[in-house]
Amino acid sequence: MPPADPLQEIESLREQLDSWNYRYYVLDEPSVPDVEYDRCMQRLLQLEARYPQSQRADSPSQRVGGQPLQQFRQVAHEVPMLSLDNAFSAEDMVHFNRRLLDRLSDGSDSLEFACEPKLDGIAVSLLYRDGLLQRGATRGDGATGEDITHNVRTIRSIPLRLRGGDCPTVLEVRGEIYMPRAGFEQLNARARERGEKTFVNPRNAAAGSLRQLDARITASRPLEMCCYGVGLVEGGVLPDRQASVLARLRDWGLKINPESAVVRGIDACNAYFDALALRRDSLPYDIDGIVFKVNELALQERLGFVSRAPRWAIARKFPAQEEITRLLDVEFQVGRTGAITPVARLEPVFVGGVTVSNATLHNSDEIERLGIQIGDSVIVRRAGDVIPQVVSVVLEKRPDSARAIQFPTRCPVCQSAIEREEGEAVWRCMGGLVCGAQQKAAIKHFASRRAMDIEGLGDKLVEQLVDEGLVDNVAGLYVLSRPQLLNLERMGDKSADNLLAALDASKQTTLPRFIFALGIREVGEATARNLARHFGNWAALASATEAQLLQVDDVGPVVADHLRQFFDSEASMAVVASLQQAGVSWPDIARQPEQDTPLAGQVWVVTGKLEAFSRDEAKARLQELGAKVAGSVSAKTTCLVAGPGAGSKLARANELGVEVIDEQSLLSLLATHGVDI
Ligand code: I6G
Repeated sequence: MPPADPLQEIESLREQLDSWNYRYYVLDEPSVPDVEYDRCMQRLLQLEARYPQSQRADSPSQRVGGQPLQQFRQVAHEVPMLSLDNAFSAEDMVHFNRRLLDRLSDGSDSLEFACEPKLDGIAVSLLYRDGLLQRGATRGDGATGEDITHNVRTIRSIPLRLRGGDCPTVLEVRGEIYMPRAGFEQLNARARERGEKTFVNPRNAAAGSLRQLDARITASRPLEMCCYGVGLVEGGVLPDRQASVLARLRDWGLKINPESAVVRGIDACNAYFDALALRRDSLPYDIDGIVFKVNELALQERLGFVSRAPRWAIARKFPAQEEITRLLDVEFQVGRTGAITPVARLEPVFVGGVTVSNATLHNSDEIERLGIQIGDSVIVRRAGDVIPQVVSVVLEKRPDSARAIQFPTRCPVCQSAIEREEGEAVWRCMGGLVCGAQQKAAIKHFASRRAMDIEGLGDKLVEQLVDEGLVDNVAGLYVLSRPQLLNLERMGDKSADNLLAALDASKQTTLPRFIFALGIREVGEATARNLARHFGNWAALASATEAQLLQVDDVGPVVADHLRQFFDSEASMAVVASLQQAGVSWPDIARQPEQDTPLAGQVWVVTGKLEAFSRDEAKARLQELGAKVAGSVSAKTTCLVAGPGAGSKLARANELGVEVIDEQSLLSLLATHGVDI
């Protein structure tokens, strides 16, 4: 029952919303469906409008941003915001440790360090007075920054009022405002859709979002803040260790990094660094290093500062995720569905831990958006699992010899016409199976492990077979003769026999594999599995109407249209008939409504490193069994699959009492349900 007194109801709604915000943004533990949150917020807004005397600056309703400012005010930091010294190797860390021990010279041979990832964001200071957020400021030059209070107020992980009543009278909290990778990708995808400018990386996106005079823009951006320390403190005492200070900040409602840890000795610091380096790509945010701080604050005080950096802390840096290189040329690749993709050939450059010499340029719109020319110096970015991207051109370095990129007017492989569907960014070759590039890509896909699994039929051999004119579609594989194979370069008796045996073995397949192997546009493994389960046999599937196709889980109008186009194409159906004539067959499967799948209605999460297959493959197998696979652990999670290196998701599952299994148990479960990996 809501309280009868509206002012009391307002207070209780504020408390409820603050608590949900804290659990969602600080503890990373969603506890309420969005609709329920929105319903309470609407009710609060309604009541606050009706009872203006109840208005309070720290109400959770006051985060949307008000009137735009004319300019940013300057803020003098009461305690300067310093920078950190850098280390670039394990050896640098050993020197750092030696310097610390020498300076302390109190006989101890190892120190305790607080370690945490260094987020690639914008350093800011938050000033709380009597627990209320008074001011947010950028670091600026360390002595003077800009007042961004109106913007920080819109960030949900920043409490407008600290929790608990025990905080110091004045508390200045420092940390990094950043944009998580997923939010950055979404923001850029939306900008691309609208033909607007995209951001180069999450850090620029965070900086651009904070540097807004209109806080309503900031409010619409997916920003978060992670706190790493304090500046000015008056009227209160903080704990005596860095890690305990962080724990206290978290109790007060501020977000701290869940990867924070305390280790003893410099070898343990280097081990922490190595472990996080392995997981860097799978973290939900960009980091550029790890910060190590002497944990004991009394020791920090004894160590003091040198010029503009504390002696007691160091940032060990990872290899840069962005580098400058030169665009040597652009080639146009034709994919399985005829999509023409411009690929940048780059002067090789070491970035994000690997040497990069190619990067996708996506499509002709992207070339135009970047304004890129051959010969240009470009910034290449490789972060996370994402394929390398050209993010911008350094125009000042454009040489006189730079030349414009000519997008082809016909298919660069088969010279067929190219077309672009309305609303699509991609140009496609209309040559279909006549196009050598599409033939090769279709055959490679057909032979791949998760499709027909034809052992020994690698990419190079497929290219040879097509180039020699021996095969032009997948059915041609099954009529290859031994003498034809022996005529190929580098093909011996044994390899030819092995390939023929592998082709023969692949004829006994399953309906889901066969559907997937056909390479129908937008029909991935999970959709193929759903189609097979829904229709049970090929004839029913191939004769299904669009309306019937739309009843299958995961099949929307676009996929249904691609499927119908495939089944209506005489050429495609002739290939299927030839495959069947050659002996390709599969057992029909029992029709199984989606809700009868063993994991229907369950929510699974996969984290950490798996040995037998990739995380994506594990997810696809779970989806085959009907599970929904989510990206984060919440109260709704049925089970977490945790491999080595599992971090915050495992911790959260344990906190919430969610079942956790290892890879071995997952493999047993899949085997029990007859799912092959
Ligand atoms: O720029 C920084 C990033 C992260 C820091 C920092 C940090 O701790 C995790 N800590 C200090 C003490 C300073 N800058 C000065």
